[in-house]
Amino acid sequence: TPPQGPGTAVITRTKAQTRRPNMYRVLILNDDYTPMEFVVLILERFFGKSRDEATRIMLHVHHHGVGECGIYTYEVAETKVTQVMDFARKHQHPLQCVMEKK
Ligand code: TYC
Repeated sequence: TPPQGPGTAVITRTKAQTRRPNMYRVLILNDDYTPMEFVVLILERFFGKSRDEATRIMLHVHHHGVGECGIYTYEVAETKVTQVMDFARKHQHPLQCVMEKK
């Protein structure tokens, strides 16, 4: 602020709000037992993937050990992980889903 006196004015400029939320990557891990079709179903149901994209991601995980399902804010990512882990457990598959800060 400039020194104030007769004939001076303070000009206030609000800073633009440029804060972005921390983002988290949701990953699925390969294992030897979860059926391929079940992984494709999860990617369609919980991550909004098309059948083709879900199949592509599943095969990537099958061959490379890990793959990305999507990138979300903390609470959304946490919800996805819980939904996948609950669904896999319910069907007695050992599929693992985790999140990591980007
Ligand atoms: N490797 C599993 C199989 O051969 C398929 C699979 C793919 C499992 C991706 C988990 O995240 C996974 N049946």
